[in-house]
Amino acid sequence: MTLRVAMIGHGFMGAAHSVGWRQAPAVFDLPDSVEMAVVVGRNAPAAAAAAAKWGWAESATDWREVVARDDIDIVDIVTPGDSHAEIAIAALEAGKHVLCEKPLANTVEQAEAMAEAAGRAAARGVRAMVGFTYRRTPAVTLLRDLVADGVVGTVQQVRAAYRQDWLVDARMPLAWRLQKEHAGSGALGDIGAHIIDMTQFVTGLDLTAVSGILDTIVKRRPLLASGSGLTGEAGDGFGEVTVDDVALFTGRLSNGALASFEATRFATGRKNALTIEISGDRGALAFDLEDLNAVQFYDNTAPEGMRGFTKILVTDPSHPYVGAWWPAGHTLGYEHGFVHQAKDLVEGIVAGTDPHPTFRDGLQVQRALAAVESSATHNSGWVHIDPPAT
Ligand code: SOE
Repeated sequence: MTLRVAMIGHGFMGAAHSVGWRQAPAVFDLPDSVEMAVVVGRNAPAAAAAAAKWGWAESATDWREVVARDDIDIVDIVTPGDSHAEIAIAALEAGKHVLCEKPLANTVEQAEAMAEAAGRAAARGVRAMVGFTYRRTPAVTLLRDLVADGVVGTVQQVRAAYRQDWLVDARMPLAWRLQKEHAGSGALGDIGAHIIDMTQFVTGLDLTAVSGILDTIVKRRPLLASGSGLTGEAGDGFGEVTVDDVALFTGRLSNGALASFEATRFATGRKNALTIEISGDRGALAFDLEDLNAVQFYDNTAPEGMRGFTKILVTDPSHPYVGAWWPAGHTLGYEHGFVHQAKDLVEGIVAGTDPHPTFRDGLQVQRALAAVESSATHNSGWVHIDPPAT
């Protein structure tokens, strides 16, 4: 069978997802074939250009028409967060499998409605997945496997940070990521969501409470004249930044362990620096996106005098996803997570199981984001997070 994909949106994430859809069938032996059927954008020439550049068969301007088409099987949503819920719910109700970019939504209410729609759709064999793509960076999947195998023993503490610096320049214009009505939140939802998800994924533990502060360092920015997303030209006039630039928070995990988080777009010199370190009684594991083909392991059970962080290269064919690529030692990059994501979704569709992260996983992250925002806004310290429904 052939699964025909419609991608809604064509910004930075559209480019990354296109690489995923194009490469997954070329690299992995997928149980079904994939057709990049149509890319959707409001601006017809821009959508047509994206289709031609990235290899989509056609382009369209109305997502509703595309979602209703009989010849579409998968709807891939790479739009800003304010349209995720409407598109995802419509697609699931039309019987389409859905891949939705992170964070799942802009509010907990939207995420709940999406998770409920995914639950109803699952009963009809329709799958839904959230694009927390870093889960599928081989080293991150390996971290999860090693923690589950007990390599660090009991998880006692987690440190996670996601640092970027693209807003340090006060002339950077007011793009949608800086507007609450479009993005939901700022650094918190855009990149803090990744480290919340990664912490829960890698440790297998849920965040049960958080306490945080948020800050907006540059409060007014030039209006956007052209472009969108992470790049754009400033025009005349100024507008108010309505989201956070920096989010700092602590968290309590379901086994009682503590976690600390930093999500910032003001880490001068840090372009896309995601780090996580998991400390346990038997050892520690660390990952750094700037060195993404490796994990660091400290074996606390090694003989005294022989202990130290060891760099494990995650480039062996036995490592997650790696065997399908190049011979041992030949490295992978940022885009490979998108290929692995497309592969796992196709396999989940054919197997009839929801690939992780599910919309329920996305909802849990959304609850954590809302709890950080509530703690910061009301200066109220620890805010409890409802556990996932069983
Ligand atoms: C911008 O901060 C961004 O593109 C995020 O939205 C992505 O999720 C992350 O992968 C890279 O940075």
